[in-house]
Amino acid sequence: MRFIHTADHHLNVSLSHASFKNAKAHDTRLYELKDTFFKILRHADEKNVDALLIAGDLFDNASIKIHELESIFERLNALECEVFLLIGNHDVFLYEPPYQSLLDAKNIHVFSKDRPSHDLGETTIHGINTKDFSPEHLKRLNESLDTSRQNILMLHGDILNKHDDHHLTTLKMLEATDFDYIALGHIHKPAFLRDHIAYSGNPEPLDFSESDERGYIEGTLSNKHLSTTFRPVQKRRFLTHTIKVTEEDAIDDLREKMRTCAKDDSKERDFHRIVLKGTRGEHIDIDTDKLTQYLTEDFHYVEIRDETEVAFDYAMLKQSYKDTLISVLIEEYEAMKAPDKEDEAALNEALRALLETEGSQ
Ligand SMILES: [Mn+2]
Repeated sequence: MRFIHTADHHLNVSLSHASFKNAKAHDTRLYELKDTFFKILRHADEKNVDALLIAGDLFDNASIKIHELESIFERLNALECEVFLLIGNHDVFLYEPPYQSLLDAKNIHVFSKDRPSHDLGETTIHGINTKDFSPEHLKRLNESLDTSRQNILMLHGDILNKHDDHHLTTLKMLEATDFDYIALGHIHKPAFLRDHIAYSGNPEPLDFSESDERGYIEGTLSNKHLSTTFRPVQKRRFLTHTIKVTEEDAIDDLREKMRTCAKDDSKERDFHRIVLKGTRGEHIDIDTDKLTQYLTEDFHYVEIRDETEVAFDYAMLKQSYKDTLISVLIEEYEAMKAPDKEDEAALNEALRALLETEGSQ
């Protein structure tokens, strides 16, 4: 049996990152989240999979319009394959009565305490919604397995960090069960925790903290033998570039470094953040608004973070802070035989700290 495992689409999420601060950019990105979801549905048909496993958080919150939900469920219902829909911590509103009729569609299967399992050929697909999860429930389900069949389990929650609000159980506990594949949702970064236990991740990233490649997991389970492949599917990535600035860099050098920090096709497609680090010359004025304006022509989205620090004029500082720790430190540094970059950085860090206290007095 062939399957696609996906999760965490958060289709109607409210995006908070600055890259979506205007309504148009925000709406466009939400369309993109949906388009990528629809692309996965198309792949399910093209690849003739038997099951589409959606491991929770397909929707972000109850603000989604009912007609919008209806059109999404119509698409699910039109698929050639069977759909197994787990309810995560975000789309828990699907339990409410107005949504029940949507879940009743003939090829869409949901899970409940009374009905945790569905048979599909030689495979049984089990699921425990986030709200219903308890270790005892999982234990009972595992004990009831017919191990002559292939068994897939769907869960939505954290199994790595016990401080997560939606921590379910441990990886060790999952490993001790008899499921042939465990399709997880909740963690947005795709991860195979074991060959047969995986988070598919969200297929379209939401901000710069989600920089890894995004996609879904395609798998085959036959005679209890599992094979899986991660399929990248995202439209755009969030990429962060760190540019090292030195005192020798003129503003035109920096402009050039920023403009060429990524390949042309990525510049046109992805979200880019450029972080400037290091020491800039005294006379260099980094106007991030102006530079962003300049780069915007080449980039789909770009933002600049200036984390540079200005180089110190030691002679001037010695003059102004005569007979203080500041001048003593500079003199000690100048008396060194062969100071290296690290010595200089240490001095500058100390000076910065001292000047900050000076300023606050
Ligand atoms: Mn979640």
